[in-house]
Amino acid sequence: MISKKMEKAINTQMQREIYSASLYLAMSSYCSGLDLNGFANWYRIQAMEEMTHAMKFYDYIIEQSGKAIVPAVEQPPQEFDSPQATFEGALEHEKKVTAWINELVDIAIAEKDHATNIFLQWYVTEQVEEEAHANEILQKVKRIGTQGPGLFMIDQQLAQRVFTPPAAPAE
Ligand code: OFO
Repeated sequence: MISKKMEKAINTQMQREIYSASLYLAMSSYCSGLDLNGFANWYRIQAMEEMTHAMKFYDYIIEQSGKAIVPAVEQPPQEFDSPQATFEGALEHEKKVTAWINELVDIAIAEKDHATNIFLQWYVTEQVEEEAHANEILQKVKRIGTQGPGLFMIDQQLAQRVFTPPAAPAE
């Protein structure tokens, strides 16, 4: 069992993860509109990953005999200034998510909720990767530029990304 406070905080984070999925799907759609199919692929897979983040929270609440609240999701922006701007936005968004995950850990620690603290460590590690990936691509886009061959090269690279569902926890 988890406390009502912890349950509410995890439900809020589940909602934010679903928003993350919507935001990245909107970025994917924007990139498709620019015929940047590799960029679009990268964001589409990112959106799918975000839904797995949300579902992990959902499953955890249920497993802990709580009530998972399925949220209405705020509409994300549909237009962006440039492909570079999408990665600037993605990095800023991931930094916010990291701060929210850290707040959840703070609540778990304050409540001496060791199980939730351990559960949250997956997200703590994941956020290091999430920020690193967004930043790596942003730096490449900035360095190579977003015109002609440079843009084509990055687009080709981002087209390689495939969706890998997170490993199921050991029984
Ligand atoms: Fe992008 O890590 Fe979840 O939100």
